[in-house]
Amino acid sequence: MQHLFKLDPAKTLPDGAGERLIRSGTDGFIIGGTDGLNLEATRRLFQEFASSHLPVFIEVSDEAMVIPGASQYLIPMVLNSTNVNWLIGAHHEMVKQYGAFIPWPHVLTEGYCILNPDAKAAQLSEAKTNLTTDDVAAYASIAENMLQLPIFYVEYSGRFGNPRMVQAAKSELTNTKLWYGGGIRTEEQAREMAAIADVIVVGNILYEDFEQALATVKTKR
Ligand code: 1GP
Repeated sequence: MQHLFKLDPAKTLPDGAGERLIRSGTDGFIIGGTDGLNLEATRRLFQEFASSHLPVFIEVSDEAMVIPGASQYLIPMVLNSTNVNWLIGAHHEMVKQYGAFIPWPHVLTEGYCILNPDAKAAQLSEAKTNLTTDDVAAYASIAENMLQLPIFYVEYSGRFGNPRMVQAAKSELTNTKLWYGGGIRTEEQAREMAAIADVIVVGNILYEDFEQALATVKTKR
């Protein structure tokens, strides 16, 4: 898996986009968002893509993302958050309330490192974003060696990131997969990050320039 589109239930895709995305050559979809989320919109979006042969990951960052039947659920832990709620607090509440219903074999935990201070997710999670490459490497090492997470996610949502930061994370990772997302708008940018990260995630551009978004798939190795 090398390329994923991130679909936001709070936003509207152009007509006919679903079919074209399914046939685009991407490896799958993440359904995720930060605000304006509601259960009905999430369910509708999931149903549209669930019938495809591709995996649909639901990123559970809010109760409005808790819908049954997905092939995989992604649970973010914001490793560079300064608010314990985003690291473990909300997770504790969720497991306490819904523990018996959580399909654990279908759950993947993502260790997020959010680096764009203007991203909504950074603000919401009160992430410490002014990090050095050594800081990012240390978070990646924690994900790999201490927490043994399946995914370390370098997140620049809304802005194209610094490849040196992504490389710093990559250098620490063996078993943990490196996902990169943020500001990919061109084929060239997609190629640059795809050369470092295991998986690139393309989001916003889907809602701004759909054809450009499709072009990012061409960079698959
Ligand atoms: C957002 O990492 C993804 O969570 C993708 O970022 O929306 O900026 O492409 P963009």
